[in-house]
Amino acid sequence: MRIAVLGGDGFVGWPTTLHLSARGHDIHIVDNLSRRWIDAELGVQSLTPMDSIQERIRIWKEQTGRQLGFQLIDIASEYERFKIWLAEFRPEAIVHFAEQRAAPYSMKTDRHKGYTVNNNVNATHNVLNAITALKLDAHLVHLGTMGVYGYDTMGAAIPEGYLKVGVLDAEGQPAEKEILYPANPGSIYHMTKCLDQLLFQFYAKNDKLRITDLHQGIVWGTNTEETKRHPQLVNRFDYDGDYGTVLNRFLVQAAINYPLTVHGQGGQTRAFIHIQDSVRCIEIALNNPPTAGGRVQIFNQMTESHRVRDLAAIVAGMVGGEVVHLPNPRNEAEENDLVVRNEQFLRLGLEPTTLEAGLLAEIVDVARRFAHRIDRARIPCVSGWTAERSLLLDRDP
Ligand code: NAD
Ligand code: USQ
Repeated sequence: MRIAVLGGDGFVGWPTTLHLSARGHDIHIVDNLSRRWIDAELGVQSLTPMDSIQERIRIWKEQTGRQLGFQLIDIASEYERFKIWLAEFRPEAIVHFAEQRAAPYSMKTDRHKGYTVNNNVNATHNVLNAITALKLDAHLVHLGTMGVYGYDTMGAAIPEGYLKVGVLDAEGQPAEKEILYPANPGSIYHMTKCLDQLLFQFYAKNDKLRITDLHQGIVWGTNTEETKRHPQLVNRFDYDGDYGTVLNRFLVQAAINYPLTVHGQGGQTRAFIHIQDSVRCIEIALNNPPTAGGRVQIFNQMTESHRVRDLAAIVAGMVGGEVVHLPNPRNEAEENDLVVRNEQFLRLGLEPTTLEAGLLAEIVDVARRFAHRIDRARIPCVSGWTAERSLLLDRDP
């Protein structure tokens, strides 16, 4: 397949690009490198040393003989350039990662909120708009989030995107209807993913676009089979207070004897998936497109659910280390249960990587290996969910 990977320079996008290229697909990356600029803004860097995208592509060609394309385009603000490029490349599938993905960054200040909404909503709408205008018969696979559901599931399992509800029909008789699961975002970032869902519903209905939305849990780990092929193909790894996600942060913290930073009582339960499984799921989704004129296909892309304090205990138990309970900078429930249905990917052949199988290797092979690159001052989560905190941050970059 000819596949455009939007956001292919990022944490999930880069290993996905290599995974698909290794399987013989013709891959072109579109990225505006905004994530690298945000590193500069925040004064942080990936734990792993990342080369430029051009250098990464050169090494991949050297290792495999396979060519990757790269276009420097901001898909949110350069609609015409993006459309012209799409008209030339005419992909059969488009994988869309190109959004600002950190909840804490999206809550930092009013500027960061505005940036996240403008970037993410325009990016998604421009993709849909261009596919429609060009009459491209391309399957769009979007990386969404488990966070669109909210995490308060009232004891019920979260279905894959749609909820069956009881209604009364015109005669007042009980009937069943399927609706999109009610959106319940916990940050401006998560809110943009909820807005994306409505854009998908409209374009699937009105323009018969073929769309798969992957509601992904928190991705952990660093490398995949392909990124391990050469040191310069290594994936990025974020550990800072804005972009570092909870399990990867705990791994880094454990590796350098930094107390594991549990927010509040650590009663938040979240869904997780290893990066290797994430790229496999995307491949499975690409191989199983929905039919045109059908509904948006939604998969829950996660393999395990864990409570934050339990994760901290597992990691601390492996290498020793202290766990601290910090005031929670977020506006979220102290405790929640989370049961998620994920039968579709399992049925299509996903064999999940378990925490036990991967955690220790991550600590030894990645976190300890690059420990000299860790800036301890960048570990605390400083972005808060209240305007007061944001104002303070504005004055103190
Ligand atoms: P990332 O920030 O590492 O990668 C996103 C990439 O998109 C970056 O390379 C960035 O430069 C690019 N980008 C952003 N805006 C763009 C624009 N307007 N035009 C062109 N390129 C643009 O993020 P990630 O962790 O790889 O996440 C990828 C997707 O998966 C995101 O949409 C995110 O919401 C979703 N997701 C991630 C996780 C996770 O734990 N990392 C979990 C669930 C869902
Ligand atoms: N947390 C801690 N200590 C830390 C960091 C986080 O206790 O040091 C807690 C948070 O308070 C939160 C939970 O861990 O309760 C998860 O936080 P996170 O930063 O790992 O994940 P989140 O902000 O939800 O965002 C990440 C990705 C996002 C993706 C989402 C999937 O950055 O792109 O959409 O995971 S999900 O969480 O399933 O919605």
